[in-house]
Amino acid sequence: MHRALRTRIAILATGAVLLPGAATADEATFQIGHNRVAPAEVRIAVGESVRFENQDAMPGGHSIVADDGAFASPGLAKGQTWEHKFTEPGVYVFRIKEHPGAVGKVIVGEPGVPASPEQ
Ligand SMILES: [Cu+2]
Repeated sequence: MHRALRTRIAILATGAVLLPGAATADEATFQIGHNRVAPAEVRIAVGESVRFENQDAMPGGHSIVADDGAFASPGLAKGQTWEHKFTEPGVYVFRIKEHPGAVGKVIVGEPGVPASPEQ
């Protein structure tokens, strides 16, 4: 009986973590600047948004561009933020257009886990 109760609590705790919107905004924010992106990657659920926060002044601003062309931001002034909502699972690599060596990654959903069982 005690074991069953513990199991149920564990399931409830896991469910809470997976609730949409449970992830804090901080966890889905990239800080960008001169030749830097931090953190290197974030994981979100399908349908969640990621925020990009530019911390450095740059003529024309800093722009986010996805390697596969899935999204692109306008030039962001210092202190300006831009958000993008991800509606498709996958791994999205992006870089700062003005500093192509500064790369980040957004992992949406659970890549590697098939959405439906494979035949
Ligand atoms: Cu710069």
